[in-house]
Amino acid sequence: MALLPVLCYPDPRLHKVAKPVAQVDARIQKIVADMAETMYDAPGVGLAATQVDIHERIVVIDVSDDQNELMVFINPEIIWASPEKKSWREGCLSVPDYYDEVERPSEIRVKALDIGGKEFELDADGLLAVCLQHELDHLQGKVFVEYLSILKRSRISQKMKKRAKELESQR
Ligand code: GNR
Ligand code: NI
Repeated sequence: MALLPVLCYPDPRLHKVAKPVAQVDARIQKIVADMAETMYDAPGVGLAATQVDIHERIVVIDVSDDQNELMVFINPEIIWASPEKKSWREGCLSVPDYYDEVERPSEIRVKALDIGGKEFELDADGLLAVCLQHELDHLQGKVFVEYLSILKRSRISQKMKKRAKELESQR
């Protein structure tokens, strides 16, 4: 297992569109294991492959209180979204120390492959629904700050660039 470096906004690689996984094999299972380790280490409730510079449709999520219920989604697709929406305060490992409200469908149904390559469907609400939509956006090259105003986004970009420079000078 290995910890993978997480890309930080406004890194242009966060805007790449992930390709579907052709076959769930040992290479994909190794990526999933490394992504889970990286997510738990952060700690975060989810991680999309895009965030670790792997542009394939792979997501790991754990919204359990004890962080012991790993969920794996390969080639995930949203096949239904509720007309009802809900606003949540979101954060992102690629936008450290910034949180803001995003409105999304409150319930969704997702279709994906599991770690064995078997197809499954899942109904999600609450934090799981928010997290799945946030991760599926990453796979499309979209970061949650893109739902915010241009003014907020440019402030976030400035803040992240300043932060990156400070981290650089500490080394
Ligand atoms: O750890 C995370 N927490 C979170 C909180 C509210 C909404 C979405 C998230 S996902 C985030 C981890 C992350 O960046 N995943 O891409
Ligand atoms: Ni994120």
